[in-house]
Amino acid sequence: MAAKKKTGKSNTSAEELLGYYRDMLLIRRFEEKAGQLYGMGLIGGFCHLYIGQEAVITGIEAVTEEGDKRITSYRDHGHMLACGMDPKGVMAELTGREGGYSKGKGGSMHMFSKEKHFYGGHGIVGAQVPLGAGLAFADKYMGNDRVSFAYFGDGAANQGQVYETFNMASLWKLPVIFVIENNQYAMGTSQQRASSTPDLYTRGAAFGIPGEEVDGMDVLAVKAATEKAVAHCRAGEGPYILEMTTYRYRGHSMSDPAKYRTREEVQKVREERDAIEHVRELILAGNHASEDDLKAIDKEIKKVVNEAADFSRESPEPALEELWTDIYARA
Ligand SMILES: Cc1ncc(C[n+]2csc(CCOP(=O)(O)OP(=O)(O)O)c2C)c(N)n1
Ligand SMILES: [Mg+2]
Repeated sequence: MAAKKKTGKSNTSAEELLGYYRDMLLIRRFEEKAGQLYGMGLIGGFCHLYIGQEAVITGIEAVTEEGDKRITSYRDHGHMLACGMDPKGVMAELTGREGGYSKGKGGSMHMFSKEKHFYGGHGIVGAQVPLGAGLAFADKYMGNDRVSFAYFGDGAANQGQVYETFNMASLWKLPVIFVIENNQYAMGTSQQRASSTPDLYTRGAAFGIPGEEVDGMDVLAVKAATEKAVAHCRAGEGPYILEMTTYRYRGHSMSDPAKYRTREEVQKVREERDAIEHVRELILAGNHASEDDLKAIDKEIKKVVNEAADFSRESPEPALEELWTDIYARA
């Protein structure tokens, strides 16, 4: 990872910086609450938290426009919140309740929103990559200038289907941005142990797909790189790869023995590279807000998250008859 960021003044407006602060904090507090509910036995199955990686989705969503599409893996709650899905509906899906996005039948890894163009939530590693190219194919076929974002991890980046997708996407000049969220680990396997070449952003070279490595802990760097990639796609130039260098603070899922890295390693990133702390420092250094203003935002976000948690506990479990619905799509 790059060296410690220097905090200085930024030309970014107060409004924009405060927006990023708010958006990233919502994801973090939501995920912390989800972790608590899991610990209380209110969330079953698997639950993969996004804590640490917030700048990636926040910087990208700052660039997207209405109609752009997104699809990701099982580490998906941050992506849903960032594209505007309702925290109540997301949390209630985690607790398996009727008020959830999949009526409580999908859980953490299987949520969708047609309205927000969020296409899941996929538990099979890498499955969302060809599907993401398919979304882009549909837009190209319809002749609009929408862009699709297909997110996947450093582990998924070594899968065969990713390269078959790269080939077709480049051949057909599909407007898809492949976002590799390189959080350094695939479950307990570090990237150094699993990848023959560490520079994942170069993996499209054989197919003529340009790529760029981005500091995924810096929301402003993420936004700038995304603007470039989006312009490339909307101009009809075909796919683009963004490798976001990032880090997850929590375990792979809620059941992770965490024997593959030291506490000190995690602590060091938290202290030196934290994305939310970085924006907070930029806000304070630029006199865009006071400590008290930031505390007020914190309070506001906690309220939203607590309301989502209350809703997720009060919403009833789905009725038994729901077992027989949503199995086949209506023609
Ligand atoms: C096809 C397939 N193989 C293996 C698994 C088990 N598995 C779940 S997540 C994961 C690691 C993926 O790591 P990465 O792509 O880096 O994403 P991250 O979890 O770090 O976000 C594995 C091996 C799976 N779900 N699907
Ligand atoms: Mg990973």
